[in-house]
Amino acid sequence: MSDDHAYQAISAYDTTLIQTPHIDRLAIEGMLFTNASVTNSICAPSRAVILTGKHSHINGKIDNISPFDTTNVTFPMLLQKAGYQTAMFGKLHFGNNPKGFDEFKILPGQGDYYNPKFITASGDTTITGYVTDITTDLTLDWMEKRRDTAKPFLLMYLHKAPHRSWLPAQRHYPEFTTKEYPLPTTLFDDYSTRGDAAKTAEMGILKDMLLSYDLKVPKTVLNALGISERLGAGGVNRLNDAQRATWDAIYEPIATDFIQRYPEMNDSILTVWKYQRYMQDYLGTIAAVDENVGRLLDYLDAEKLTENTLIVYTSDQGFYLGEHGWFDKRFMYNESFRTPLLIRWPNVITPNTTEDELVQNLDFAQTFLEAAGIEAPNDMQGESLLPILKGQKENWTRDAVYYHYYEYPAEHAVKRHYGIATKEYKLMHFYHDVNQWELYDLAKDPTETNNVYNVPDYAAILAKMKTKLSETRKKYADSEALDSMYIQQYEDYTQD
Ligand code: SGN
Ligand code: CA
Repeated sequence: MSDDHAYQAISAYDTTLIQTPHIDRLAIEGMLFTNASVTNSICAPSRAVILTGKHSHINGKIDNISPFDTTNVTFPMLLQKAGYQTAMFGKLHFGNNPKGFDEFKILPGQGDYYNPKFITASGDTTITGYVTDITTDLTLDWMEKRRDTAKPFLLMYLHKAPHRSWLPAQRHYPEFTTKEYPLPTTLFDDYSTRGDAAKTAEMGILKDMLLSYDLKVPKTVLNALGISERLGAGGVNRLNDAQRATWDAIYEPIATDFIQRYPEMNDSILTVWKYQRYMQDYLGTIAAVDENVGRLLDYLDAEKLTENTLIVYTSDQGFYLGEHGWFDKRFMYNESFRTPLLIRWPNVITPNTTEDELVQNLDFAQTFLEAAGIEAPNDMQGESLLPILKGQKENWTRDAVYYHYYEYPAEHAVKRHYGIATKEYKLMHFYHDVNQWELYDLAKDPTETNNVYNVPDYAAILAKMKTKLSETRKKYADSEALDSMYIQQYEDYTQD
């Protein structure tokens, strides 16, 4: 799993931005899901949903700030109990250590790209190098040296990349910092048909992406240009002298070029400049993820583990790569609601299959448990994906998926909302300091720029979707009482 990896940045889905041959192998040799989504598009909550097989309002981890309740039963605990060896490496992003793992080496919180610190059961350790390479080194070290080959294993291999602020591996600077990318068609979206949430969100490339922290223009340059920003260079201060010299050789000429061009830049030229810089560094971090996924797949091949291993590639959520003028996630709109999902399981999945069923991160726990022949607790809320993986779709009946986002007021200012999506339509309700609805006709309006909530022609569809939404909320035991309870709880712990 990676963090904030948009499906648009995996060539099995879309070849516009980057080639990811190693990740793509999983689609060529397995199944590519085109309608996989998350239930709550933010890091730690997504991970809690994956581990527990329960929606955020049930497992309690509704946002990045609230604590994870460690009395939750997680699928790794159940696999461990059933005799699986279990290990976790990379980013977890909970305030507490994972339960149910024989070994873990995890990043504290968000972790760092360069020379990162890891938390282990025997204390903290700082390792020189690049986080994506190191996460793989630690994983392969466990696979080679401590895995008991007589037992089955569960491995959670969790990359920090491509999370903000985007810092590529040094070997990828030259290639990626010189690339130019096509502009998304909605880069200059004016949100004209939508409610307040899209208009007031603070995740605009022009307005909210920082020249220094995000795009590596040195503070000295900003001072010279009379621009002031709230944050300085993100994560670069962790480079040692030799690493810093490599950095400067690349990023100084970019800054010099910016100084010359800035005085002539209007908003749209600046947006495009920022978008290009953003893509260069974001995609640069993905190049290392892809290479390292390749290392792991090669290891499985060499050890003859490929045939009998179910392997999943996914992200904790999707991400905006300039669509609607944005970066970040949180919204139920397509790019952050969807998440990449590729699954390979030789002898079970027919190679090179594309699957458009509505599946969610909620489904992983029950999928893994069933695959391992372990009974899932009946309070888990997902569905095992095995019927889909086996091509037995007559046993798969889901026609809508549920979403609920909570972290507001907070960074990026995305309002609280819940909704449902079918393959054809999406209905969203924004609440708390607004009471606004949006409806999208996904077939006619795949970029979700035309809210048809108030369009008379859609009255019948709207009524059906509203009924389906309340049925779905009931089915998952979500309610207005819980919405209010979580608002109250949030106010309590954000005030402290
Ligand atoms: C950090 C980022 C945000 C991001 C959140 C959540 N800011 O706070 O841009 O939305 O993480 O991301 S930064 O200044 O620290 O880069 S998540 O993936 O962990 O949920
Ligand atoms: Ca994330």
